Amino acid sequence: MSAARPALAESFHSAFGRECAGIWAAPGRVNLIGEHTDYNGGFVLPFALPQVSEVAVAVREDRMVQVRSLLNGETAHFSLDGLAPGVVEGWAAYPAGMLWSLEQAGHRLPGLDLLIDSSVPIGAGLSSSAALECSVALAATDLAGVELPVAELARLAQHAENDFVGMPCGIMDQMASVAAQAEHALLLDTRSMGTEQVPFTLAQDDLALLVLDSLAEHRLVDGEYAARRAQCESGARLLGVQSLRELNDDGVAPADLQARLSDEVILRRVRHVLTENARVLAAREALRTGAYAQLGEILTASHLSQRDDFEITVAETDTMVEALLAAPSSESVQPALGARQVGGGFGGCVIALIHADSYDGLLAAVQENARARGFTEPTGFLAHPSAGARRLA
Ligand code: GAF
Repeated sequence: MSAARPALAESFHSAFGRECAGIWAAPGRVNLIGEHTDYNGGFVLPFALPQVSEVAVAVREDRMVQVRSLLNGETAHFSLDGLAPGVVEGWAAYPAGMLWSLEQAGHRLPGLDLLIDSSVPIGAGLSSSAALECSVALAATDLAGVELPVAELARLAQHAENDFVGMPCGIMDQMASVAAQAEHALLLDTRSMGTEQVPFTLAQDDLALLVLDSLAEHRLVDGEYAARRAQCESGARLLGVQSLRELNDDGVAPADLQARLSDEVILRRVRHVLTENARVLAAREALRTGAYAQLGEILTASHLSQRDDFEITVAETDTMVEALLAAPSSESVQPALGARQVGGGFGGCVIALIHADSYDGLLAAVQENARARGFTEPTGFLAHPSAGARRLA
């Protein structure tokens, strides 16, 4: 047991005056590549972080739920009867929405006392909300004796976020949280929900995956996310396809789009999705064959497509990518092989494929560059592909 778990069990005892029945965890994720493809029937390639949302839980005799967060010290109370969108708001909407979604799907749950903690950075594009939903989903189903396939658990977590919280996300984050495996990235076809575990072990090649949090304040994130989704749906309608993924199946070339879409903005949005889907498959191939220089180029191409076609990057993340790629080579530092902004966009984190021994030098270069431009200094860590959601105790 890690030091955190007995501590969470003890905190549960202090908060609720009794023992918890168990502790469950679900990770945040880094998306190696495949941005804004998941709600277009496309491909994504995320992996799970070691950082997790943890929840200690005990069953109650009634249908009440008390959920306490160690992150802000707040407790929310509600009844499973009469739970509906709008009844619980703020951070507690995520656990409440998850329980609502399970009950909506016909799984009757007991009342619960829950104590939540999380090491997933919040608002950094590392999927702290899916981690919270999935840890609660796993705990509630375990305690109710309900067995669900991981894809169904992920679908119900997405339903909670779409229809209870009101965020029109795709399925990537929830699937990464429940289905990821250590030392692997998860190739997910979001149309068929087929998965493939792709070995992802950079260390044996002296490489590493650096995650840098820009700490840039998110701007209009939810509204802009929904707007991008609506533009993709308009593009699909104009092109007469069910989802933009069909363009990849039909072998449509990016250059062919010009003649078929007169709206310049829609054209660029569609082009991003089309080329990003192709990049995900190329990235999988590069991982399989150990073609890391090529993988780096694919990551950088994804950033440029997000910047120029999908328009979801910000000055802070653009300048971080530039600094990573342009860092002057020295004995202790080599420039990154590739870099890109990750997640929904408008700030959050940048990832970079780097030579492992360049970590300190690249972090310093990015921080100095940010300082020079008057931006907040990014923080960084090396990401190790880790296990998906599980019971800890
Ligand atoms: C957010 C969403 F939640 C995901 O579903 C996905 O669309 C991602 O943004 C962009 O790739 O994390």
